[in-house]
Amino acid sequence: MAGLRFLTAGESHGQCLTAIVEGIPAGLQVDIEAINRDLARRQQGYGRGGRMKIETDKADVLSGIRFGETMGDPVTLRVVNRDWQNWTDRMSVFGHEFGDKVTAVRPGHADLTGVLKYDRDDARDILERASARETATRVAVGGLCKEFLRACGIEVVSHVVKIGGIAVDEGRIDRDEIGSGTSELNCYDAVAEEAMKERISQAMQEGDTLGGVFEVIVRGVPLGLGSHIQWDKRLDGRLAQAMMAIQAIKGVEIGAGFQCGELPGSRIHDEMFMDGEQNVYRKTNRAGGLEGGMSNGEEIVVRACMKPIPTLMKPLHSVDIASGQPVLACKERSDVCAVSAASVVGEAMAAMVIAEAMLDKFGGDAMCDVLAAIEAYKGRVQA
Ligand code: EPS
Repeated sequence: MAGLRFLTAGESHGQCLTAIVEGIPAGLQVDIEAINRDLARRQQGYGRGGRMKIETDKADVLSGIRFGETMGDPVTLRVVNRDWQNWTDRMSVFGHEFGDKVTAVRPGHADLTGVLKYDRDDARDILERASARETATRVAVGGLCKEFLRACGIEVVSHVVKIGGIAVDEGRIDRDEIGSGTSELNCYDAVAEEAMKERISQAMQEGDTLGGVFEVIVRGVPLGLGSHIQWDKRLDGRLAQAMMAIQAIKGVEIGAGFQCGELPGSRIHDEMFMDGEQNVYRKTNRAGGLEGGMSNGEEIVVRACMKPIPTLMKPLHSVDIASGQPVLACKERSDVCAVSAASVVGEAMAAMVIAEAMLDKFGGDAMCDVLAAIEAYKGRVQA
């Protein structure tokens, strides 16, 4: 049974979103403001729609924490949907059907397959849960995992590296600035960020949407998380699954990623050297901190590619599922670009996977046991 697990519940315009997290050890001091800061970061980003002006996401803790410290119990987190006030009729739990059905299904969205699979005649029954609104709960859960990781000396940060085909220039980025939270788009190449904003404004005027790529970096990970011995214990596989399970993600790379298929081994593998204290070190990190399905002690670097949001203000051709007639897809209020929001969700997903891997390796019921196990292990492997 997994040492750390969580479930989320809730619809985009329902009363609230909820998550239950089980497996965080007792005795962890939780800074709720740090979790709320991440929730606020997820709401930011040039190109977000009108909904973000309505919401002010905050995590309410309904169980599992007492006097600011975990007790080892499941932690229940709730994020209220302020927009629910405007949807009480259309999203009523036991009331009568109200409002128009959504039948002009959107290409690229869960709408059509969802209504067929779940035998619904209103795509709202599908889109409410498929909505990326659900990622607010993941960020709350990820925030709790980050609190655990912070206590273990591990930090998770992210930055946006491409939007709508405009890429950062790595040479212009100060990697220490990543995670500082000083950029609106969570992009640390100011020149590229300006160009990205212009590109987003242009897409907005054209009734279009944009995707992009973000990078998550995990600092301070001890070597040896995950394992080479079985496919489902490989940490790179677990990270890729977690990233791919974020709404709208279509591709994941670790380290040099797809470049590995283009360059010879001599230009891909990270050479090893010995320092004066008999510690092995590398000058490069093209492996992205993962070799043989295990963390190797370097920074873990994962990139994910987000497709453009399927709700277009200048809609694509589609079919009305009620009439069977050709129509233009439905237009709902939406975002033009949410790559910077997705980068914060990426941090949360990575934090969950690394927290789970830490608990697999050093797990205990109490934080003092976990920290003692980490220290003993680090002493042995000199990590
Ligand atoms: C979303 C549509 C928009 C986004 C939403 C995801 O919401 P609404 O339909 O209320 O305008 O703003 O994202 C969020 C609400 C959020 O918190 O990120 C969709 O259809 O996926």
